[in-house]
Amino acid sequence: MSSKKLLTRRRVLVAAGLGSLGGIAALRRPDGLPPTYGNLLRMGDTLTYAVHRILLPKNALAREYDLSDITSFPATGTTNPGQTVDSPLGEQYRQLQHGAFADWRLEVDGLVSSPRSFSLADLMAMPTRTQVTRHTCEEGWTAIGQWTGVPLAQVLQAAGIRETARYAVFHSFDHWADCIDMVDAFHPQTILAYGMNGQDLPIQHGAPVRLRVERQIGYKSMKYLRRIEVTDTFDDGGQFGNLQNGWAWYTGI
Ligand SMILES: Nc1nc2c(c(=O)[nH]1)N[C@H]1C(S)=C(S)[C@@H](COP(=O)(O)O)O[C@H]1N2
Ligand SMILES: [Mo]
Repeated sequence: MSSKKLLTRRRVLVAAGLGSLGGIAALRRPDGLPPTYGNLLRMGDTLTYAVHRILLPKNALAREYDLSDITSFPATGTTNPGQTVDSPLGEQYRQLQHGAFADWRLEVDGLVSSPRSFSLADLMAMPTRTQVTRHTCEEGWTAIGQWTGVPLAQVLQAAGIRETARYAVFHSFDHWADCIDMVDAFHPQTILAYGMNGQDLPIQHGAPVRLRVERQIGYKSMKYLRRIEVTDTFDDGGQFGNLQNGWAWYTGI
């Protein structure tokens, strides 16, 4: 390919990238619904996450580190729902943990054409992504760890996410509820992680599966997942939501 042709191609890619950037900027506005929204989602429906990476500007990715950068990693918040959550969900978690999570299922429902549940084996059989990233906690500490999991986009597409979808709402065994929008849901680094530093995800870090949302602050990366609900309306999670605890909904880093 001649360098002139290459340049033209690059210009097209840059234009596409800027287009997506415009969409992202609009999406961060708390008011109103951006017109680009549906288009971005349709893109996600038909393209693989690898293509997303090319279309989205490179700087939209959170920084990734080398294995040698991995640090010790404190566990915060809930560190074992089976011991501290005094509710049927806590009891359920205790039993699932007892059975090495063989009976654990991730429910995916709401605005999907085929609501279904995924076992750990189902998720592990899907395309994987491994990333070494820095976790930033609102309490003021950071830590670097390696995460392995399935891109959330893959799971949403496997359930047949509908074009009207706007949010993915996450529910955990310790009664957390929180959501992210479709830009973050389809971001290549947004994964459902079942591995940490080359091992199964430990209990204290959210076993069997936790969310990693690398472009936002730590509390968005929900541990102990049990259900993902796809919605077209924003829900702050009521008494279980982060907003009720005085935390911001969008905390980009
Ligand atoms: N379900 C659930 N998810 C959670 C939390 C929690 O208490 N429960 N704590 C959050 C906060 S404040 C941080 S900093 C990280 C901590 O993850 P770690 O325990 O693996 O360090 O998980 C986030 N996700
Ligand atoms: Mo945190």
